[in-house]
Amino acid sequence: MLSDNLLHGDDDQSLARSIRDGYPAGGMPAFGGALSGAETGELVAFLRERRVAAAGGLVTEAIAKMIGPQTASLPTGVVRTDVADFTVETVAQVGPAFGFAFLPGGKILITETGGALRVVDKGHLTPRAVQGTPVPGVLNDAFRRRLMDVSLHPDYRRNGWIYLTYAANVPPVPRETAVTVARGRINAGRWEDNQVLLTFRSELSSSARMAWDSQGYLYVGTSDSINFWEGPLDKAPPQILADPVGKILRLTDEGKVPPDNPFVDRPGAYPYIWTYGHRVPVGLAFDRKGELWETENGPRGGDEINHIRRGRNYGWPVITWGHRYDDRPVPAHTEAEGMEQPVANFEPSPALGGLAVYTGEAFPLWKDNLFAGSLKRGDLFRVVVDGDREVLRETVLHAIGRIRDINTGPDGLLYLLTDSGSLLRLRPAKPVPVQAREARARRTGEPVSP
Ligand SMILES: [Ca+2]
Repeated sequence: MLSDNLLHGDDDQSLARSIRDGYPAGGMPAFGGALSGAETGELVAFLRERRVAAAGGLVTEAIAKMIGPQTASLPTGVVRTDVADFTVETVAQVGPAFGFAFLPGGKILITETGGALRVVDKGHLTPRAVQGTPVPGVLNDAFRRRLMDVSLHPDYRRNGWIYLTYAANVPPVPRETAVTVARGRINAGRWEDNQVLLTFRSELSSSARMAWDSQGYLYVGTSDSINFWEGPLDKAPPQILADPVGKILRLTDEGKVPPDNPFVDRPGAYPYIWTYGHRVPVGLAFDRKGELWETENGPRGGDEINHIRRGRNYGWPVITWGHRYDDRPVPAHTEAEGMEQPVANFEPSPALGGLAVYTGEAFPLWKDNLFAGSLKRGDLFRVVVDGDREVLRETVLHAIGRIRDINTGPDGLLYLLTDSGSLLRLRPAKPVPVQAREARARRTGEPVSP
């Protein structure tokens, strides 16, 4: 069943059905009597993983997500989109990567999932990685990720703190990961003053994205896709406040609990929780008004952009616009009292990746727009929201690789990092004539910037 060319279909439902019912006439027995629905789902996920491994790829996203190409060709000429034309250039190429951050003075830090913290200095990759970073010795087998996100303290210029998230297996529990938030300083190419701030359990290591608010609090996403959960959905870990998985956490820069976190007075609650009911928060970004936005991977459809507000419940797995990865007929509840609706819902699922709010000057008509990457399709989406309503969605790039992280650069250009370690930059092409801009603005309903 590892072939791409199966007689009875190779989507998840068909695979599950083939395993459950078999095709006795063709010599394949039915395993429905021996395997539970969840075990069948697990087997489907396993087949997906093996297919990727057989193709020589990395297993880097939630099991059972169909995996897109690891590498892709970049557009060579000018890319023309609704309100901006640009070229795509490669800034640096490193190994499989997860996150990046800009240092003052032109340097860029990139985390390689294998554990190396790389430095790009004025467009050139420094051959030697930062020495002495606190990456775990135990490799997380399922995702092969050790090092995850990197982020600078908002007051980095004064205090030099750099924050890392990294993951390790928790033996002997398979599929379980501990994610650690640590900080340190880089001095002459070495990681120094390391402090472990917080370690929490997390399902696999596909989240651990960091973002800072204007008060200097740090937010970290934790995931739980509950592929193997057998109990009632409203008792699943993302809905349970005692459990750190399926949450967005909020901590002080020293790893302490902020006194105004929403559940600090709730007996038994994990006090770092800011919001709950998340599946896989893959991207986190604040806009210039201080509002927090999140990209979240749903199960087979139901990828979301959420507006993150203190103490709210984002529904997973009680409500979702997607489907679980097994053959059980789970009722598709899409809304419920007390649970938040996504601002944007993506169907079919592109497997959303990183998220940024564009804050630069190079693309005036993109200012304050959300940019969400896609893992499976390699697309870059521009999303405009008005309050909590999505008013525009444009695909500005297609099939350029799995877009894991996005940031506005200090030069005002938009930077993308792919899973395969390409750091890319979008640069405006020759300015579009004013008349053409106005015509496009009329078409798209967007204001023309001065
Ligand atoms: Ca949700």
